[in-house]
Amino acid sequence: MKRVFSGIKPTGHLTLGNYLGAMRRWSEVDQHGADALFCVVDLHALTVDHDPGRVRRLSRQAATLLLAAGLDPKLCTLFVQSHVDEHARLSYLLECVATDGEMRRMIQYKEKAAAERARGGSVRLSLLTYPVLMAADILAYGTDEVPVGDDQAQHVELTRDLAVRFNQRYGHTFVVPRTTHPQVAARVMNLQEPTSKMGKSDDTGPGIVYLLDEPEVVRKKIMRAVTDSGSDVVHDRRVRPGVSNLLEILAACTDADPGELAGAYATYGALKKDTADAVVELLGPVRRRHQELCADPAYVDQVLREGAGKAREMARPRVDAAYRAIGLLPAG
Ligand code: AQP
Repeated sequence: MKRVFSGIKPTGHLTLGNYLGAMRRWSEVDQHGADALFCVVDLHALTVDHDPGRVRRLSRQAATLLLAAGLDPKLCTLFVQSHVDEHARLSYLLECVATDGEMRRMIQYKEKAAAERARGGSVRLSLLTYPVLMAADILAYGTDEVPVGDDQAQHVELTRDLAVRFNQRYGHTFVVPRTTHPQVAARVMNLQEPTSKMGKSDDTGPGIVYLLDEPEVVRKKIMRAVTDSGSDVVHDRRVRPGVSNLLEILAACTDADPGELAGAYATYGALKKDTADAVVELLGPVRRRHQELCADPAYVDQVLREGAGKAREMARPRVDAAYRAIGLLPAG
């Protein structure tokens, strides 16, 4: 059975982008057809200015939301990255096969470092090395497939390069993974700035639909989405980014084709209303289940504890093998 691994970073409240680009498929497809691991990658949340209490709260919230979105601990392994030491152990070895040039070429690094500098802050070294830790997350488990949104494609490509390089230099140790993206909504855009990705740590609140937004808030945000000049409804991201984004969100929610949907609308208003209705309907069960799970924190703790135990058992043999292969003396 193929192995699937993916993760989510507790840097903010989870968004519609996270849901449509990744989480929904994890629960509807991946956990059923694969030996699947899903991880709250909390170490990655420390790569930018962070508040320790907030990271802890968001980690718990992310795990709870993943369960609310349908991840079933009987079908998959759900855990928190920092509970499994093998990720950090392997990351250092992979730093010894990665180059600083590769790291500096990463688009997310360039964007986040520029934003940090623009705020007058300094850039953490971990922001530069974060893709190596992500590679360790993936490679520790012999992962075949990494289901992610579009924005993570470059990092998975780097992971493949590191796996191939390590295998060539030190003997076959890692499976070389491939990435998978959803067909629609692989990159949900910000409703107020439709040429930028909807990112959970952005500051543009009205442009971001959070999974835990009240239905009325969701409606308001979508009805106020920036649309394009012109009034015909066309699916063309380059010329009509705002309308195309709404079409893709609606298509993802209703399992339709965005190009075909475009033909069904004469006005932006009708498109916005249907998109708002579809998103509210899609997120309703997730919000309700999240509320129920919040009343049972011991259950969430238990899932994460058992998940970490299983993940550790899966990762350790491969990470130990990598330590031996690279030339480190085994502990007696
Ligand atoms: N806007 C998006 N559209 C489609 N997929 C998205 N993902 C994120 N944003 C969108 C996918 O969600 C998964 C988890 O993402 P992550 O938490 O690891 O971090 P990210 O990719 O950096 O997402 P954010 O929300 O933009 O976080 P910040 O603002 O902290 O950088 C991934 O599969 C991702 O592709």
